[in-house]
Amino acid sequence: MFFLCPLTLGQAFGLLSFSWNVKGLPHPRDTMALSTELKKQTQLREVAGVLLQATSVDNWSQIQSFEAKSDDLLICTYPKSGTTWIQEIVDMIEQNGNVEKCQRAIIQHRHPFIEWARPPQPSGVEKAKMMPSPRILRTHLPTRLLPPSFWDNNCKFLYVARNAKDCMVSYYHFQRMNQVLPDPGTWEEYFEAFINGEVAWGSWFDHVKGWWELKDRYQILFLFYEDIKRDPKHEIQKVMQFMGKHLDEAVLDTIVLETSFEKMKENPMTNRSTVPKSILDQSISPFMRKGTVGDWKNHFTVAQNERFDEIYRKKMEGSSINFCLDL
Ligand SMILES: *[C@@H]1O[C@H](CO)[C@@H](O)[C@H](O)[C@H]1NC(C)=O
Ligand SMILES: CC(=O)N[C@H]1CO[C@H](CO)[C@@H](O)[C@@H]1O
Repeated sequence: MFFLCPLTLGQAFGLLSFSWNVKGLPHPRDTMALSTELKKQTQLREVAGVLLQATSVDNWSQIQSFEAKSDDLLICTYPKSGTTWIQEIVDMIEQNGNVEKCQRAIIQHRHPFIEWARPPQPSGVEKAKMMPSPRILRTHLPTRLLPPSFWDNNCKFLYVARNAKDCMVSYYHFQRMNQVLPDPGTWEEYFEAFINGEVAWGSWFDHVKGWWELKDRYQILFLFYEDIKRDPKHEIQKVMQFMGKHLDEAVLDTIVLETSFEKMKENPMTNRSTVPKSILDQSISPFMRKGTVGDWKNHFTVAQNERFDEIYRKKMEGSSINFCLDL
């Protein structure tokens, strides 16, 4: 049996609050159930060639029949591409730069995660249904697995892409510390798995290409992690315009400051400090690890780099997308 454990922090949730831990936290006494449940949760299963968490696949029909509304804004990312960062930016804009309002709940609970399913907690779909419009939602799904109603309703999509090399490094460290994702193995093993798309949410290449190809056909604001890093104010302004908001310079400056890596790392509403160690073990690697561009150079060997560049050329052939690998 599992119990719904309220969070120890951020109890004073506002309008959009959900008082369940997103990662599925069983009662501490129930350790047998915990290990069984964790084992189940580390399983990945395929949907149309894309690995997803088994619990999401169990609820796939519910996810696919999700009813989007025309005023939904969907934040879309491949994992480890600045999801929490863009969520905080969007929320700061939505709250007109009001820091207290952004403290109303941990970031995982502010924007329902469409494909999230962790019975007995409410699923992402259920949370979205409870949310008043206009809704801001999020997903890691590639275009071809997105619930069709998002396209049918011509929703707004905010996509953030991060260069594949830094993304791979970040995902590797994330899988080391994330106890509900499979063990990444050695860096060499992970390098192969990532290239082959044998990771949760599938191939980075397919994901990024898929969203890039649709960006002129739908209302997609396509941003790059590296651009936000280089000139946050400029990119935040783009997001603001896309959201149809008008904020003055001083508010924008506040948002730039509050969404810096240094601030977010020390912000308990964004740094995952409320997630138990049995789910995210931050003693292995912090959730907010480095937040830089170019850390791949500290991980890729010369041979791996050459091999990767060659594979990248093949897989991204014909795509006009261009990434910055160094600032
Ligand atoms: C998260 O933020 C809190 C409050 O600033 C801080 O005490 C804690 O060390 C941070 N946690 C991590 C894992 O960085
Ligand atoms: C609505 C729906 O599909 N719910 C299912 C989600 O998955 C669990 C098993 O993990 C089922 O018990 C639910 O019926």
